[in-house]
Amino acid sequence: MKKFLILFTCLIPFAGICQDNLKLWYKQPAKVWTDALPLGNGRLGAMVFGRVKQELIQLNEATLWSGGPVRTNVNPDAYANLLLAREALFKDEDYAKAYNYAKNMQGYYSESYLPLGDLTITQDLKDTVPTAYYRDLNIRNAISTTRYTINGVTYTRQVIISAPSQVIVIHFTASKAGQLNFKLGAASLLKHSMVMLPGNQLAMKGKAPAHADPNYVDSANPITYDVTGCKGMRFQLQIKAVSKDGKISADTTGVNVKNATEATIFLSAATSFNGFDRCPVSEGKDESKIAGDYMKKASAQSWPTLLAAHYADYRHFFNRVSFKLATPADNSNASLPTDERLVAYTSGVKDPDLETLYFQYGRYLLISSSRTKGVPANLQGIWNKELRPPWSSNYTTNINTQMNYWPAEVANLSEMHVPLIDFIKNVAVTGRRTAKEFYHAKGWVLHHNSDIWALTNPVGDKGKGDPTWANWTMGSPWMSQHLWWHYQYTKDKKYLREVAYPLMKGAAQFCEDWLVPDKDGYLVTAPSVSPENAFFDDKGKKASVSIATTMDMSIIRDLFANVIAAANELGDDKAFRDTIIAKQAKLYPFHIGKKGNLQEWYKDWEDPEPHHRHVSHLFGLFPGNQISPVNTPELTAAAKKTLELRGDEGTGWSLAWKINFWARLLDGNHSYKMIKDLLRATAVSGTKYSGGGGSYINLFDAHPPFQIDGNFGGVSGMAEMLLQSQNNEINMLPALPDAWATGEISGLKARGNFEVSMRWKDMKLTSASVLAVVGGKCTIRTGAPIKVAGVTAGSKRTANGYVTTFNTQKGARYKISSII
Ligand code: FUC
Repeated sequence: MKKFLILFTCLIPFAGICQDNLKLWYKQPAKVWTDALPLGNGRLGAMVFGRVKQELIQLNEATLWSGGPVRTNVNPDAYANLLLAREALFKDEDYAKAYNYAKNMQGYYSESYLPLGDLTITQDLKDTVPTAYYRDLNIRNAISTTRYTINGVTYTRQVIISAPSQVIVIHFTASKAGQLNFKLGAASLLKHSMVMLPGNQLAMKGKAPAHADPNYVDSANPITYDVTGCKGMRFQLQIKAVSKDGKISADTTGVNVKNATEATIFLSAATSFNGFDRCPVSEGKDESKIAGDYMKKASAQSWPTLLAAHYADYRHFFNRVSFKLATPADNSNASLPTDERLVAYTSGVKDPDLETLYFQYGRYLLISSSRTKGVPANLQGIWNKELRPPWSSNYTTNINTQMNYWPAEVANLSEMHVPLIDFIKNVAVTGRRTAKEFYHAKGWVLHHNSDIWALTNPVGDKGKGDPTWANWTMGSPWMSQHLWWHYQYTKDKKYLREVAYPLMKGAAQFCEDWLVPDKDGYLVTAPSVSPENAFFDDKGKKASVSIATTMDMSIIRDLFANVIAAANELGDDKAFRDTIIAKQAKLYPFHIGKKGNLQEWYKDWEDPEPHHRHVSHLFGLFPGNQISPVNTPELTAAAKKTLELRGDEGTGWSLAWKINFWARLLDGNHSYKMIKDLLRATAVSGTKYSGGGGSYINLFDAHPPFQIDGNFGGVSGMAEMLLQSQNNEINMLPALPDAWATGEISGLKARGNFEVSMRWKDMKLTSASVLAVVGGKCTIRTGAPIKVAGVTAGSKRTANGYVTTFNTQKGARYKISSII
């Protein structure tokens, strides 16, 4: 009884944070990078190791990439090869030939996201083995603490990355006066030099490489520098220590602090990046001035002042959502350090608090990695230690970049979606050139890789890439889904008219030109791939480049539906809308294969790898909404069969995608099974493509290696289990698993700009509230009839639960109670 009292007093009046236990904590320092704890303000990132004698804080700056603005017209042969590939596909059904022509259509690889450097704090300690040790990351306040006791002195280091002040701040204290003696040092894998600045400040001045080859490319000279041209931005890191009682000195080897009781360390960094289309050298920003200005302002403030501003800023976003689940009678797992807790959870111990922590951690990671204009979270968010990181730590747009942003709206972090939207504006500029130069097509195209320079060409170094990833062309229509979602959740018509619609229209114009008729008059894509899978053709030969994969057609169908809806919403552009309506009717349709599955390919071909991690042909189930149990039961059954044939195993993002799929199939228990798989402890550091997905002890998603998309896809999947809003209705608790029988969540967002809170007990919704941020019609689907306070409309029984529709007033909150 007491437990439920605690649980339920939280939600009144459905606002404010009540979730506790929002910490990752450990009894020992980080041994490896994925033990360290991530902090970020969306631009600056840090991985805090929590070491004793020599602390290591690995640093990142979101705009620090190799390379410079993209070159144009890099493959003048592309169009001729497109025509040849189409001839091979339509006339000869020769998939091997089409594959080779596709290779001839490639451009250059993307650039890489780079590490800024390492900060070391070397303490002058006689003993190095502490008698007490503790480190944590508190995600309610976005602060990391490391504490240890040596020779009777307790040392405490707290680290924040402030968004208001744009600096990293480390507050270091000793429990006995004058016991702090340490040296700050810095290193970087990039070319750099250390220089002194006035006031005992140290600066690292550096330059990024002109190019870094992807880690999967065998290369004799993978990192190159350009001394005179536009490739290779400048960067600067400034280091300063402030102490009331300590003595500070510095030279180019580091900053020394002697006999202090308390010291505050400031790190400020900036690059000369000045936009995707500007030379970062001659037209670059003054990184020295930017870093210097932030440093000057921040270091004049006290630790409590900096902390208060940081808390206020962070909590403004984080506190919007609270999520609690009833805990088992024996909830002792929740009090274990996070590494032990994860291992116990993996062995089957129940720990619902770990699941809600994981959900909130994903929200924390998005707030921490996605706040830089035009620079969305990349494959590793903003946390990368390597010069040649896995897959260049770039933007991989055949699933990964989009997955990063699946939770942005539903988890009430709409502002964090904006860096992606601004990035889409950039790729629409370069993508227009690529569409014209490569394919003689209108509109804009984006292939499967991009970078801070808004690269849009098919990668592969002109023929070295495998077309099954390099030649995937559906980036612009898929990205457009995010433009539309942002509108659906905000209902901001000005944004729709001025930003989203023109970009969506540009993607639709590309699709119009890219689609060609097949022999039956259907509009199809050719060449076409299903990332990154293959098939056995009619002759039993393994192939991957074909016609009209289900993913291509689903993405285009999604875009066309959204463009039509957007034009209707704006009451504008009728002629264009009508041409899209006409084309929509001719798109190659879904097919159900002989095994009862949703067909992945143009024909019902067999898979060489039936358990492949990509499940691209279910795009229409999620993130699309063309397949749903209510509207398309046959396709839904086929989608379910597909998932059963594919199996549950996968890399991190693949597991996360499957949480979302099963939620859309309304099978909460299967979604929950996938959550458990996503949260299983792993330490695999090498690359694994089949299986191996899970979580490291810092709860970073393991692809393996680390890739952040699974964290974000996991948050999205959990939200989809509790709330769906894709079909003009708010579906409350659509896929509740037995393991989450009793709980509450507040602050999720639904399309239509409704903020939703719900409370449920023994698998049944007991009460809810809907805040109508902008007003308008609201339709709610529930398992049992509901009553909406102050509203006369009753619930109508349907084949799939009850539907209640009522009009809302802008700003009003509607209280809902369950009738049963
Ligand atoms: C695609 C995926 C891989 C990985 C990489 C970043 O190539 O197939 O699994 O996620 O992107």
